[in-house]
Amino acid sequence: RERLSMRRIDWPQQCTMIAPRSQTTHKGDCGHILVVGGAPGMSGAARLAGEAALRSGAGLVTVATHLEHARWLNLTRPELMVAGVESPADLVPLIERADVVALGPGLGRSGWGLDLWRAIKEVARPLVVDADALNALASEPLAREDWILTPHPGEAGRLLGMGTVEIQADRLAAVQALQSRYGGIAVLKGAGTLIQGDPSRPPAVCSDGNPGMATAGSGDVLTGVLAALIGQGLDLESAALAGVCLHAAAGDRAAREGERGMVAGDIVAALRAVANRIEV
Ligand code: NPW
Ligand code: AMP
Ligand code: MG
Repeated sequence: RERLSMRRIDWPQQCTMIAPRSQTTHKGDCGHILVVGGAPGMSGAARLAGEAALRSGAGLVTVATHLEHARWLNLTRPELMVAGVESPADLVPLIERADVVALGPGLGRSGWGLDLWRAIKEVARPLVVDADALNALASEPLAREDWILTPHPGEAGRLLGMGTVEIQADRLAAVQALQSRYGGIAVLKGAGTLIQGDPSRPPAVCSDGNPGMATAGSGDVLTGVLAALIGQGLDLESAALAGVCLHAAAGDRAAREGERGMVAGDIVAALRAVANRIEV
């Protein structure tokens, strides 16, 4: 019965949730996104999330990342602001200025990343929680309403104390369990991404996207997309529904040149045309 009531969603249907930009809008209206991530060796993940936020219409994006590479991170993407973060105290002024925080891309599992997770997990800002921040959440469980969690099946398994195979065997049950245990909006990624928000409504499934998206950094791009839509005023559930569809449609546009060999940056590059409904 539950399976029959699942909602099918796609970008042509969901794009109506995003209002056209008004003539008088300014960057302060379009959301200041703070991306927190990028432990040594994984600066690219934080940068991809930041670039994806810009290409999805965010007004301002700051990437808070490890001091080791902070000064290099925006060399070819000067539109990003970058802050080197040594300890949680460095985050305080950055969080104050942000409308939404995207936490996790390349955060790593060391003390540096765990300290940043602990500093952010209860702040009064909507959160998009991904990647290693989900691994931190699995070890320090917490529920809140104003966050979107975006696990892939491996991360979902850690969050629910199961194996990846079990998650994949009943993805619908998994996304519902994630939402009920952790609150907010649960997005279970992978072919046929599932979204469960308010548990009184049926989950949604987006069947767009393609195997070319099974490549390093694809999920980090989704994190930036979701944060950008929240920054532009969508409520969290609408941002999750529309953002998953936008990301998948951008993946499909990128795959026109072939699935094999696609890289996450190709999805970022496709976001703008899709977000503006120029061509889906
Ligand atoms: P298995 O092996 O099948 O049990 P991890 P990560 C499973 C950063 N990155 N269907 C699968 O498990 C991220 O942001 C940095 C089924 C797989 O082995 C993170 O911070 C990049 N199973 C960090 O790296 C680019 C699936 O999960 C395991 C599945 C670690 O993230 C890359 C992998 O999960 C990366 O984004 C599916 N669809 N998807 C950079 N350029 O800086 C995943 N699994 O161990 O959490 O590792 O996802 O690579
Ligand atoms: P991550 O594993 O965190 O990098 O996330 C991968 C992203 O690519 C998620 O948004 C997945 O839904 C998407 N993705 C990966 N493989 C596929 C596939 N075979 N079909 C559709 N989407 C996919
Ligand atoms: Mg990921």
